[in-house]
Amino acid sequence: MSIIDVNTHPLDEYLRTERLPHVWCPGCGIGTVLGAYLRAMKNVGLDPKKTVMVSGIGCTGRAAGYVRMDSFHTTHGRAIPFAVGLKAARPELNVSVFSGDGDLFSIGGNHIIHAARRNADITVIGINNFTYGMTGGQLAPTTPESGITTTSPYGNVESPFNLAGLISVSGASYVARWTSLHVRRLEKSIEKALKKRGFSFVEVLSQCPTAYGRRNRMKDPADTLKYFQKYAVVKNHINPLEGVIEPGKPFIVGEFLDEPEEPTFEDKLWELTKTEFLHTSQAERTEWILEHRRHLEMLSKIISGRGEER
Ligand SMILES: Cc1ncc(C[n+]2csc(CCOP(=O)(O)OP(=O)(O)O)c2C)c(N)n1
Ligand code: SF4
Ligand SMILES: [Mg+2]
Repeated sequence: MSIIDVNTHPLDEYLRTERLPHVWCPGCGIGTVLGAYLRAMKNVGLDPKKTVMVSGIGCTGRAAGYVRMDSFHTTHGRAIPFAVGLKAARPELNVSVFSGDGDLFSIGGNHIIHAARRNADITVIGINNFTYGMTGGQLAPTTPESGITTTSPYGNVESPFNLAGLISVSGASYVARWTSLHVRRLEKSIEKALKKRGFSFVEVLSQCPTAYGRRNRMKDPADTLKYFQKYAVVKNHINPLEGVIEPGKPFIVGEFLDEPEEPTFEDKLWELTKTEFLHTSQAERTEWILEHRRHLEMLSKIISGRGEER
């Protein structure tokens, strides 16, 4: 008879267990998605010492605080530029962003489309719970038409973004959409996204019973999962524009895009730097580096208020 140790969990080595219990509500889908991400990371064999998770602000963004690796809980909407800068400076690291629909597509909307256009080599997991969960359930750019939120008490009159479709047409290398119900397929897609060189985006539709579900006849977390079970249709490599989500209608989940490898943003940057260095002498290269270091020092003094007035 095998004995099960109830005091440990197979993902403990990837979690800062000392920070538990977590902040998420009972029945929230974020933990399910984080579990899929960590299992995918384990399956792919990513070294936690060479992997970084970046998040923005929101319930989803709290994930970065629970993973046992270098992680950065950045300001609202700024996870993507932070991650792109990190990857450009330290290309040997595996850089993932784990954040919410509001953070990535509302305040951070410009950043994500341009990071996809540049094919920055980062993996983005975007949890779409149709609302701003953390701040009490306001209208998000993903709220379905007619959705009731604290800022649309009579129903939403705006068309939501089709997130996976938007990123597919922006220039990404890998795009998929699943739900918190499709756990195995989600895990496999995250594995592919982590292995892909170039911009990868996995959208995960997920339940927020507290801020969105209870205002939209899905008070019980299982109500949203039943909704996903009823309306999700698995289709791969569709025209991304077919990926719209309308309430009470079937919607598509699956792999939207899996492009052949193209040079990434970092490849192009390093190529450019290399070319510049090829035409210079060792002394000029040293001067170039010192000059950049001087600029950075001056900048950090100005930011920390110690700079000379100009
Ligand atoms: C600059 C700025 N604006 C607004 C906020 C308030 N704020 C915190 S989290 C959040 C929305 C988070 O929504 P989402 O990214 O969808 O995450 P969720 O909580 O739904 O997981 C907002 C508007 C903030 N922290 N900073
Ligand atoms: S408010 Fe919503 S998204 Fe935030 S933890 Fe609760 S259920 Fe999850
Ligand atoms: Mg949200």
